Amino acid sequence: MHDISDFRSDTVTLPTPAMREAMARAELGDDVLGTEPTAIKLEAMTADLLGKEAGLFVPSGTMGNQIAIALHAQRGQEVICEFSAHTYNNESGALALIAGAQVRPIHGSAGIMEPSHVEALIRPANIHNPRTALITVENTHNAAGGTIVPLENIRALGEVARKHKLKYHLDGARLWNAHVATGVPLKDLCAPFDTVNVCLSKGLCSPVGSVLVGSREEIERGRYLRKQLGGGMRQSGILAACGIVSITSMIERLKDDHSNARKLADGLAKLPGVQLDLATVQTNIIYFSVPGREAQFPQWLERLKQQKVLAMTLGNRWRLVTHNDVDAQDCERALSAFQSVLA
Ligand code: TLP
Repeated sequence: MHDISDFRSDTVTLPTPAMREAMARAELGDDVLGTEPTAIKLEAMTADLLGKEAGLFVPSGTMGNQIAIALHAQRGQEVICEFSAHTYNNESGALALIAGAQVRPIHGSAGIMEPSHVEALIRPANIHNPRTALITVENTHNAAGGTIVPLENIRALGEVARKHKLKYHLDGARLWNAHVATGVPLKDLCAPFDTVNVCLSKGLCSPVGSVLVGSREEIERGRYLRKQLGGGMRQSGILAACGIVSITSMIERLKDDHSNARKLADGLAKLPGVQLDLATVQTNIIYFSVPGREAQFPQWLERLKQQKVLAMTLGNRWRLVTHNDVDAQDCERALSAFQSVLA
């Protein structure tokens, strides 16, 4: 058990001892000058792992997604995504600000968009219409509960994109979780997409960083955009060294996060007044509501904190995320803390 049991997000994970060592030993250069050996190595390794030609190390998932969207959609064009997608709801309006595009959201089921519904939203060529440019998918889908978008759905949406000559981007902040939960190879999960962004700083414990992968041409254009956004990072190898540890040794252990989340969710679902759809607990994220008691949530957050448990409320839902820095005992502590506040 840890001093504080922090379930607010898997972004709170601290770098592992192996990462601190890798940082100390990292060979460094200058990323903007194109001579950062460790960043170059991380980019190539990630691209290879995901089956794409090239990679770009960026400071955050938000920057990776937004560079991809700006590569694919021009000002005034339209992006189709799921209604509660992170790119649309949680990136501070960057899509409108940076790409200058607009969103055509579609309600999915557990984060999964129905291909025929997506196809119906594609705008016909007409002087009055915006041009549809891009479809984005999120896997796992955060706001739907860390749910997995199945391979058949990814492929079917890819067919729609290809048929209508649209670009296709994956927000794969937690693609690793989908991969270990299903056993589907990462390359298969990425193959239909033009670009994929993956995060190193969530379940994989790096302190900072994401990698955007795609074709060589797209990634070179992305590198220019990253510089325009102030994302040229100089001795970024100090961070990329952690990223290499993430992708070489931290993926399989995500299975532990999934089993911890499952056990914790089973316990929480039994508490009085809790509404928790266990079918959505497929990876490391748990959402639940306690209808009618929302006014007490701020007070509950305080009481949980007194019991050394940190959680998050998002609107009228609670969110708990398991990760490398919470173990089975932290989960037991969280369950009994919720038991006591709900009593
Ligand atoms: N998500 C954060 C919050 O912004 C909600 C979290 O704690 O889960 N895509 C997805 C699916 C994400 O969940 C996140 C982060 C991002 C992109 C953005 O990554 P960062 O925070 O590195 O910009």
